[in-house]
Amino acid sequence: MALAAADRATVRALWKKMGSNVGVYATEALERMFLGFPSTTTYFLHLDLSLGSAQVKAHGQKVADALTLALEHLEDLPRALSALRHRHVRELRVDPASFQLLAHCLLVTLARHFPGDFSPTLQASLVKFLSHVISALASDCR
Ligand code: HNI
Repeated sequence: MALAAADRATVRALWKKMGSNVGVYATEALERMFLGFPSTTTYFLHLDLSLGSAQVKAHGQKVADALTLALEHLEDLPRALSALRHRHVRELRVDPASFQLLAHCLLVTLARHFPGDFSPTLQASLVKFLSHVISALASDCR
């Protein structure tokens, strides 16, 4: 089911506000995930995961760009994210539960940086957006 127009508008407004810093917030979310949920680090043993690591920052930018791309292709997320889905499900074999952990950490990060904007409505719209992304990215049943 597509994301409702109101949810899209809410998420797009926050994205606009983040401007060129989406990668900064995605990086913080990754750092929170690695520290808060250490089992997620097992996929990244080839990277330097210390706080402030340039490699995590570079990875955060990739995640951010994928989320921005998803926001631009909400009409057809399965197609827009099909290569990334293949990468995560077939090659990297990421546990689907891990995606919820990253989504959680993204929400915490955004709530921290945008406390005045982070209403229950914004949270709900973000949760729906991230759920759409995750179902296009983490499940191989399409
Ligand atoms: Ni994910 C690589 C986007 C969740 C583990 N990931 C990528 C890349 C993008 C990306 C973009 C780079 C493409 C490539 O390597 O071909 N990842 C996303 C997005 C989400 C997500 C948008 C969720 C919203 N990834 C996760 C989660 C895990 C994860 C939850 C594991 C806990 N991702 C990886 C790993 C790589 C990766 C591992 C390869 C990193 C590398 O350096 O090789």
